[in-house]
Amino acid sequence: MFRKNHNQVLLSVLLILALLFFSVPTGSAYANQEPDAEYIPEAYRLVVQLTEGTDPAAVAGQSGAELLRTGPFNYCVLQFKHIEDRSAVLQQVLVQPGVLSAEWSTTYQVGDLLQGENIGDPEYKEQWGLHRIRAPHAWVAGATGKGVIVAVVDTGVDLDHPDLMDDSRRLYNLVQGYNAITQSAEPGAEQDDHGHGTAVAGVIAALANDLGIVGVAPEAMIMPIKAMDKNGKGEDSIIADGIVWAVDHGARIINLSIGAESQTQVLDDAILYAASKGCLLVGASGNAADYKADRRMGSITSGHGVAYPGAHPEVLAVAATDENDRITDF
Ligand SMILES: [Ca+2]
Repeated sequence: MFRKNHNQVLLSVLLILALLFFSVPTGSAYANQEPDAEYIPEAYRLVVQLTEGTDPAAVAGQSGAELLRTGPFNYCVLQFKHIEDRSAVLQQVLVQPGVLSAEWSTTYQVGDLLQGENIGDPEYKEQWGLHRIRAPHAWVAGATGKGVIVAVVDTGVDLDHPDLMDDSRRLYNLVQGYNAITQSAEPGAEQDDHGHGTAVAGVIAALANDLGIVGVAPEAMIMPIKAMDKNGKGEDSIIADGIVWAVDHGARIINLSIGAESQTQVLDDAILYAASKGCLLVGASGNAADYKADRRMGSITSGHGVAYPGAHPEVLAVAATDENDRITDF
């Protein structure tokens, strides 16, 4: 005959006390039930809500399922490896005592955000600048330029460029633009006859379309503003005209990859108008340390090395570096 000695009795009491302690409800919304199954991707899963105190393992057993997990609010997930009739299984579970609801599990997916790994554009790998500024991180965070119109005040844009207007995939990143030289908004008036504006537009918003390059903001819309001629030159009054047209037609960002040493009143007025309407103006710094901006307007410090209009206080000046992080000459 087996007799417990005093130590065994003491140990038993302590174990019972410990079990009592750990079985006290904690007030959490989570059920305290260990699952007994491995997740099988191709299996069927039923999300079942039970009444308080109902044993999920028992419900799983009576349903011919495995208990995959338990969760808050007395929800549990039953996993079925094989099912012939989903609605019959559902009904069979629903009629069990203690079952409040049951619903087949639904799989959700994150939005179709651009990630570096899923970019198929052939020249993307060579676009070291995108990686240097960690553009894919911005895309994943949702900053793809979607819903933003960027006016490119430049030589115009190639209106048929497949990296901006991709008919085969029905992807289009151009909106109606303006030719500030001829003061025309007729379709085609803003066609590029130089190439610079098209290149700038591509850097900003080339489509992620398995073709060519990818822009920094591949879902932004480009508004081509032709203010510079076929030689890449344009006068202040024309550039100002283009800026004002862009502001009045919905541009939120105005890109000015142009520069000179002189500050002029008409261009200042256009910049201030755009800024007053909430536009972000971005200009080239020019990277020439010997730029000596004109001080007539009193807003630019002479000899600071930033070209105008990038040097204007309302314009975000952007410099350029090369692949080795050295300053470039443009
Ligand atoms: Ca592309």
